Amino acid sequence: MRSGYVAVIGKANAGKSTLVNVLVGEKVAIVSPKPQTTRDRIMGVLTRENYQIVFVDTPGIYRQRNALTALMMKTTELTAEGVDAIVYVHDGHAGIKDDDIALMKKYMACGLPMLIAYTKIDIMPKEQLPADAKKLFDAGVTADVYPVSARKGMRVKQIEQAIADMLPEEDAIFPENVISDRSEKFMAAELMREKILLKYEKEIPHGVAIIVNTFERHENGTYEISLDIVCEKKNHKAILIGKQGAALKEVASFARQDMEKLLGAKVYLTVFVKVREEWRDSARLLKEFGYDSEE
Ligand SMILES: Nc1nc2c(ncn2[C@@H]2O[C@H](COP(=O)(O)OP(=O)(O)OP(=O)(O)O)[C@@H](O)[C@H]2O)c(=O)[nH]1
Ligand SMILES: [Mg+2]
Repeated sequence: MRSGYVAVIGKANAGKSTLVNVLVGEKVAIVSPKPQTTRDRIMGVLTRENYQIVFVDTPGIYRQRNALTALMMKTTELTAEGVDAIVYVHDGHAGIKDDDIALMKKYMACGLPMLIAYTKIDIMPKEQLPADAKKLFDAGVTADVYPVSARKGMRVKQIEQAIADMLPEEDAIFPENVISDRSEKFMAAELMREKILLKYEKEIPHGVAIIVNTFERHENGTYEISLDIVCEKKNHKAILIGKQGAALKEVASFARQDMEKLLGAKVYLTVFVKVREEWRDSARLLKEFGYDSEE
């Protein structure tokens, strides 16, 4: 049996979490069209008869601007050091720039088996792939390039096999029923954050943290979940809540529906919005909100 940890690394918004979800076959990480969606390292486990791949989804590489993003970048760097192989995810649709080549070479230099997932092929012209593959090779990127569309499920089997082939001969790391290392409580908070990323513009979603205060399963099987949406400014709070609470009601309702899917039960969700000025630059609040690269 082959098994091991695979870091999934790439620029912000490249499509890493979408690829991990489709390979694992379950939603283990939230996805949005905005960069910096993933903030933590999240494991997704794929177990087959002959191999077990433990994907470690990471925060996307992004220019650092505050203590939170600095912590996120550190998480990604630490992850690359502790794995058996690397899947470098490249958004094929975005073209190949010098910094893409530099990043690919940087991770190739880790000395681990590495392949490039060239994703989003469903929204790009067919002739671009061979041209880009040549460009990468000519620039000294010798890692194999696997075209894939995570969204449309194209060529997913091929990349799965190639990833499995990079792993060492080892026993499975996790029991076969394990899909993620994250709790239902963590996922509930992430689903709330995903709906906020999808609904609000600009800085608002990036300045939001979700704190779950109550996560209880009642005897009749229903769940009671109460959480705070923490934002950075009073005017953000007003926008989050909306006219007569309409905006908040809408996002909370979308989040609740996804939580019910996740938990397979009815959820009673209560949401409050709070302001903590500049929490993304406060070491104390980052820790309090659960952002810690050393876990
Ligand atoms: N067309 C197309 N869109 C995709 C594909 N994969 C991902 N996307 C979209 O790309 C956007 C970013 O996807 P994510 O999976 O959140 O990207 P990420 O790399 O995890 O982003 P961060 O966590 O912010 O670093 C979302 O809008 C996805 O729906 C794909 O194969 N095809
Ligand atoms: Mg992500």
